[in-house]
Amino acid sequence: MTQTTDHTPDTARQADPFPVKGMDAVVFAVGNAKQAAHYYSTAFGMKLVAYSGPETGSRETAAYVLTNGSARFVLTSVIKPATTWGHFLARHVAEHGDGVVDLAIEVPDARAAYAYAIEHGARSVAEPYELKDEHGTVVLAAIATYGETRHTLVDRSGYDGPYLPGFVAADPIVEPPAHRTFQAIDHCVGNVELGRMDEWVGFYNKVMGFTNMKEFVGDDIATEYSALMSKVVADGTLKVKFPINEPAIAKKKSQIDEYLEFYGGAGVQHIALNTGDIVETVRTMRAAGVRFLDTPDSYYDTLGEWVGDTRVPVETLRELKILADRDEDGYLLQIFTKPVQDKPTVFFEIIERHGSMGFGKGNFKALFEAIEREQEKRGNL
Ligand code: TYF
Ligand code: FE
Repeated sequence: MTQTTDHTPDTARQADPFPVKGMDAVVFAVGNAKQAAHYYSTAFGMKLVAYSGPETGSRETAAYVLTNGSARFVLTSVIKPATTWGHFLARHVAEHGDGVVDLAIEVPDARAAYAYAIEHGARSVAEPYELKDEHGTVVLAAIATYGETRHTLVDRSGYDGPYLPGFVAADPIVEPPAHRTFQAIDHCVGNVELGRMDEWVGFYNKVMGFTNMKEFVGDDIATEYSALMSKVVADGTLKVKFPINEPAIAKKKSQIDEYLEFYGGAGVQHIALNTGDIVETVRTMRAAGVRFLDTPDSYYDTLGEWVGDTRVPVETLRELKILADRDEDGYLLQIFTKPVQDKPTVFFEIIERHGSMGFGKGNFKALFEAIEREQEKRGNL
């Protein structure tokens, strides 16, 4: 009998109950996808790569697919509702304004992922189905998460087309900027109703086998200034990270309550995007008209004392209002846009990581004060 040695690391042998490849796409339902595609091209530096609409045989909806590295956004609008999906999108935009309908996750096996999720208590939105065209086959299934948001589980290993069967390749709307603004989705944050954060954290633990990351904002900070509580769940490889916020009772009206009131319930609050050069990205996006949250000079007066040296001189961080944070693993640089629609709902974060796997806990005070100044301007504090 031949003796063999198994070199598989322990972590790999303990089969991941819910393997994921990464975020597949963030799907937005918007009032005017044609114009939104223009904004994400010219202001965010993304590239239109695929399209579906009346010209391609889709008479009910138009969808524009934009990418930047591995980050993919799909912007969908209703032209004339005919099916359940069209009616859902029309009502979604009417009730929530522009927002995220789907945080789609790429998985190696959509049927297996769906079966695991349903077995562990997920609510089904779509049983596994296949889409096919000349580029191959994609297997999809969908489960419900907070609010009216869903997770479509996508296996695209049998497909080599521009997005999904039915979509055609499209040319960029404008030439992308010389500097690549970002190249991946870092995390996607949900706001849920008061007292329901732990329930949704438990949902991701049970249904997807996601585990809790160490960073959280608890009662202590909440009552002092943040007016929110936050915990982060992630898959075993940290490719998919979902922080969940709930409002907390504090001195001032919570920014999470403001979101819930204007969005009309729970939903996606912000999408964080990874960049390798936040300085060039912020310069590029500011020049294209993107508005970022302001940070007072006093933040930079003391920043060096606790963050130490970063790749970017403090004076450049001050000029561009970029935040910095450090933990035992390294540091990160981050900045937040103002809301990108008239409702004070969805916004974006640009993040450059150097070792740190955190979310900028050291910045929560400065950040939440900046958000509160905006809330005050809107009359919602
Ligand atoms: O994703 C995070 O946790 C950080 C911090 O309303 C944060 O980006 C948390 C809550 C919030 C804005 C930012
Ligand atoms: Fe974030």
